[in-house]
Amino acid sequence: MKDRLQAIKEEALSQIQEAGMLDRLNEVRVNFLGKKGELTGLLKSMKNIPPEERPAFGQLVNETRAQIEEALEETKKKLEQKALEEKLKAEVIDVTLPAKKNNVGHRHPNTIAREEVERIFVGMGYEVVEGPEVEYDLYNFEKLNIPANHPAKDEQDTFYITKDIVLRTQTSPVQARVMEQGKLPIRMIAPGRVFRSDEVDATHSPSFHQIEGLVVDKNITFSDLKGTLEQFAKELSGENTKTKFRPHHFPFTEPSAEVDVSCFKCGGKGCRFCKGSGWIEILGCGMVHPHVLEMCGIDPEEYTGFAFGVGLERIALLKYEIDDMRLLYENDIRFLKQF
Ligand code: 2U9
Repeated sequence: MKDRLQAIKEEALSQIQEAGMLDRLNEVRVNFLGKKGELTGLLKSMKNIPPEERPAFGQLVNETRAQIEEALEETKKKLEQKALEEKLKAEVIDVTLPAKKNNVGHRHPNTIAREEVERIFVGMGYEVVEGPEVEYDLYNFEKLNIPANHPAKDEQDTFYITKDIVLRTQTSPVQARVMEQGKLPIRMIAPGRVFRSDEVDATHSPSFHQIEGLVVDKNITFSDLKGTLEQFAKELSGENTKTKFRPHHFPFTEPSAEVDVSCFKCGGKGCRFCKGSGWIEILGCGMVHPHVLEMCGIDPEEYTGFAFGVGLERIALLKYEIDDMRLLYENDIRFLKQF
């Protein structure tokens, strides 16, 4: 029996040494130490040796088992280390290889135009304020001096949610809300999306964007309005840009004007771009109507203000010489990539 035990031990140690892989090592363990393994089989046949020799033989079997287990454990560690090294070698990263090209997105021309206008007014000390796109008739029309019978309120021009709630047709309700808060003076711009029930064509869309501005303080005059918008035009289109204020009518401002800038393509000589006139219309403006100030809780005897509005799409189309507004909404990557 002792010889048999010695033979099993030598065979086990030799197979462990030659295992080479973790799977094979496990097989060796099962073959020698498992329930049906060789060493277990030897223990079962102890009944064949005299009872007085059994304890000593039992101890010898246990020592052999311990030696085999130790060899198994040691080899397992070595094989695991080897497997890890091979894995790391296979996964090695070459940091000198050129990086994969990432497709970085582009800012939309509307976003570029909005950020440009915001940059100019923030530079003059204006605050950027946003407000709801779904508005009460009260803020969108009433407080802006647009009475119930005004054509702008026609269902053909405005999207009604209910009788009293509309999709805002201008960003002016944002200013009305700021005025109502009563913190003066006000120097703000309100960029945002607006909605009008228009058919889609090259110059119209049922949803477009505006930036409106408002200044309210003591002693604000039309000169402040003119100086501000002249400066804006110069920063937007170049230092040599001239401005022309043409009288106009808006219900919320009095007096009101539309503002043309000298054509940045031909410098005012007249070209295809400005349709030969030398001028391009870019915004509307005026002194805030005293009635509007009053309805928004500001005393028109003490305070005056000016307001203006620009269409963002108009700025984007002019800046990039795009002749069809629909291109801005089609989300064609080939178009958007150009900006
Ligand atoms: C308050 C008082 C006055 C905002 C103004 C305009 C003139 C204007 C148009 C430009 C092109 C709209 O996008 S567009 O079609 N806007 O001409 N907007 S004054 O006046 C206000 C606003 C709020 C409380």
